[in-house]
Amino acid sequence: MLKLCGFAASNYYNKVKLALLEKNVPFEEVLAWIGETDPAATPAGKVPYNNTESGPLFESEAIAEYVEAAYPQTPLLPAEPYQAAKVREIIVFLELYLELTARELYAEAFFGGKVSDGVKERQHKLLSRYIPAFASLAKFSPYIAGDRFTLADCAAAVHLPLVSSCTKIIYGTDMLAELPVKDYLKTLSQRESVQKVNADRKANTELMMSRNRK
Ligand SMILES: N[C@@H](CCC(=O)N[C@@H](CS)C(=O)NCC(=O)O)C(=O)O
Repeated sequence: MLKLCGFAASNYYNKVKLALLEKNVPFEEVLAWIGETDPAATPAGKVPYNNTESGPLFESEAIAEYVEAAYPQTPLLPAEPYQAAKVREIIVFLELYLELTARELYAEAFFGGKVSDGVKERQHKLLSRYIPAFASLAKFSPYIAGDRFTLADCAAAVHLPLVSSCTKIIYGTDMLAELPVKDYLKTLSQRESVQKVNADRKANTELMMSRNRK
């Protein structure tokens, strides 16, 4: 059986978990904290990684695309190539320009660390440029790429809340506030898959915090 390795507080782990749950693919979760990962499967020590029937795989997008191709049931990408590329466009943009830019702030926003004023200023400038661009790509009608739940929702469901909350904590303003993110997340939270991912995330985040306090 496919093994999803990592920990449920991770947004990238949860992106893959959502896709697996939505597609009803049987999988086993294997807990691997940072520093306890298998170097043969994930050479930079990042999570998630998977042990598939064919071998190990890392990078959440490579895993999600593998799952999509290997398990055609409940497609999460449109069959039409251009429409599929539009879904991927949202995922790439969201991860490279919103999530990775906001990630520089997580140490202070979520983990009791400190981020320099210079970094805060730089990331604010970048987010101020990228968020309006994202707003022009995202549909919210009601899903992020249109009228169907896709892999882009698996990404948006886990990344957007982090971008919102870390900008609110660091800058005092939720930089996504002008987008209909709250309504969108509320719509998604009616799905069983999203409810499970969120419940597991909360439990695992508490466990991670208690480990960090030791
Ligand atoms: N591009 C990677 C990002 C994965 C990632 O950054 N995961 C975080 C946890 S949310 C991690 O492993 N951080 C530890 C590190 O970067 O060393 C993916 O899509 O899988």
